Amino acid sequence: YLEASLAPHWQKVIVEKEVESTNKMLKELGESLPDKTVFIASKQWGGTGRLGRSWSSPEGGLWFSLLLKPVLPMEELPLITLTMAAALWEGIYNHLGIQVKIKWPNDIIWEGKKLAGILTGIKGDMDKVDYLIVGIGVNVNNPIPPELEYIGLSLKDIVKRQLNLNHLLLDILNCVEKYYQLFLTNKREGILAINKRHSTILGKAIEISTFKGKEEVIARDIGDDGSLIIEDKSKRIRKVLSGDVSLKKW
Ligand code: BT5
Repeated sequence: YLEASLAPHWQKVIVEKEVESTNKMLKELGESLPDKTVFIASKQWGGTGRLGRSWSSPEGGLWFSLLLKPVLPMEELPLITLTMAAALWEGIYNHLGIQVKIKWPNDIIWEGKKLAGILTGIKGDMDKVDYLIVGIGVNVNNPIPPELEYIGLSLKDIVKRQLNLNHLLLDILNCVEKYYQLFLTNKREGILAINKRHSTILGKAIEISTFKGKEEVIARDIGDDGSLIIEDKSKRIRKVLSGDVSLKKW
């Protein structure tokens, strides 16, 4: 059922019961798999976030990765994460009618807690990207481990019922297809508009940590390249390409 429904846009669909990480699987197998492969697992025992952080992935959540082989310069990478964030926003909206928030660059948020995360990785090097792997994790029917309850939330807790994972996945993947096409054809306005309109940080004081350290700034805008435009303490406007953001209370 799932494969047939995904067939028009997705070249190959792989479904596994349990793997270490769907991102890791695609990184290893990517060479021999076609562009637009979807890898889904019911459960991950070594799910990962950014910077080697771990991602809790018990049964009941939606854990999948996409293998994409576009021809693309490195600078375009940050925009891929925003493309997926827009798709997640709209997929969840189409499925449940709720308007979630997007926390640049890769979090989907509900009332301050994380519903979903995106992990974009590449195989190749700075000069030549061989392929992209985009991992998406959505808390759906799964429990959130007690130590993460203060930052994480599942969709079932918002709508107070169990959801059909396949139907939600189809809605999300339809939106991924839509926004990925906008990305490929350079129609960024649609992608950026969703990310700006539903941002949880724009106009607010945030703490941003990058490889250079932590800083308190104001999030001003999202650039055409997917960067975050910030205003720093000395009122200078700067561009940040990647980083971790947390909201600051005044
Ligand atoms: C992310 O990282 O948000 C990217 C998550 C991507 C997960 C998908 S699942 C399919 C694919 N296969 C993988 O192995 N990964 C991808 P980051 O922004 O670094 O956030 C990680 C942090 O979120 C952790 O350090 C925890 O604090 C928190 N966290 C862990 N598991 C969570 C969960 N299930 N829900 C909410 N927060 C969680």
